[in-house]
Amino acid sequence: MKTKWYIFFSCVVVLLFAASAFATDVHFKWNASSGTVEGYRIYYGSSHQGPYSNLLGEVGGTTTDYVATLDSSKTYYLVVRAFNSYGESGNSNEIVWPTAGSDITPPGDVAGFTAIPGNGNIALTWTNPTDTDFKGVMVRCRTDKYPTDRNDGELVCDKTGSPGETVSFTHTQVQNGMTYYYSAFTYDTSGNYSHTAHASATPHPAPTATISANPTAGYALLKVTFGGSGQAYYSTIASWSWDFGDGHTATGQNVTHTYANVASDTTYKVTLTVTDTDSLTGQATTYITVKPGIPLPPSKPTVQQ
Ligand SMILES: [Ca+2]
Repeated sequence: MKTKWYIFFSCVVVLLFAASAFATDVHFKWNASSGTVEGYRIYYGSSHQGPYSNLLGEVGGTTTDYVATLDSSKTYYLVVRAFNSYGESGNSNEIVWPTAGSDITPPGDVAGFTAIPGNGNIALTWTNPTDTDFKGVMVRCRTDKYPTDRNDGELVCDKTGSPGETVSFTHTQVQNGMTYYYSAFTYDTSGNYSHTAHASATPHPAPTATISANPTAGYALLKVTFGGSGQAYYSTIASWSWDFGDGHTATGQNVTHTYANVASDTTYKVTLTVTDTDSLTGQATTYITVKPGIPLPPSKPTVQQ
C-alpha cells in the first residue's frame, strides 16, 4: 500500500523538563490514510532517513493529529504509520523538528513574583515579562517543593495578559499552617514555556491581642498605664497601635496616657491594634472611666483689712 503523508506543525508549546532543557508540545496533523485504518503511530529517530525506532504515540483510526512533548534542545526526525489488524504501513514522509524558523524561545520569567500569606488565603503578585509575543502565566503549587514543570503539582491559575502588566491573584482554599510553594511559568503565543519563578508562603490566622490598663477609672487628670500583649501565628507582632478613645493615639507595646478633665463621668473605649509581619491585624478593647477632677487648690488666702 502506497500512502502519501502530509504532516503539518501547527502549534508549538513548551514545557520545562527536570533538567534545564526546554520542551515543546508539538501539534502534528496528517491526512487520513485510505483503506481500513485502526490507528496511527508516530515514530521518531535522531537522524535523517531513520531509523525511527522510538514510538512517540498512538491514536485511533479516526484521529489524524497528535500533540507530543518534545525537547526543544534536540532534533527529531518523525514519521507516521497507519496500522490495522493486518499490520503497519510504511513510513510517511519524514519531517524534522524544530523546523527552520520555529519559535522555540520562551518569554522571560515574571518579575517580582511574591506570595503574601493571609488568613486562609495567599495573595500572589507578579509582573509579566515584556516579550512582544508574551501570552500568559501559569502558576502551579505543591506543599512539599516547587513544581518543576507545567504538569507538576496543582494548577493555581492560568492568566493571559499584556506584556509588562502587573497581575494579582488570590489563592483561596488553602490551609492555615501549611506552606505552599509556587512556580510561575510564562508562555508565548507559540506555546513556549519559560523557566520558572518561585515564591512560597504559609497562610495563618490573624494575631490576637489583649490589654491591661491601670487604673481603669479615676478622677481627671487621669494617668493610665496601658500594657499590650499579642499572639502571632507563623509570624511575629510587628507593630502596636493605640486609640485612647479621646482623640489621642500612640504606638508601642506599653504606653501611658493622661485623660483630660471632664464635665461629668465619661467612659472611653480604648482599642489596641496589633499587626504581624504579614500585615494581618488583631484588636483588643477596654474601657476607661474618667470622673470630673478635684478642683485645684485655691490660691493662698490673704487677710482682709
Ligand atoms: Ca517566543
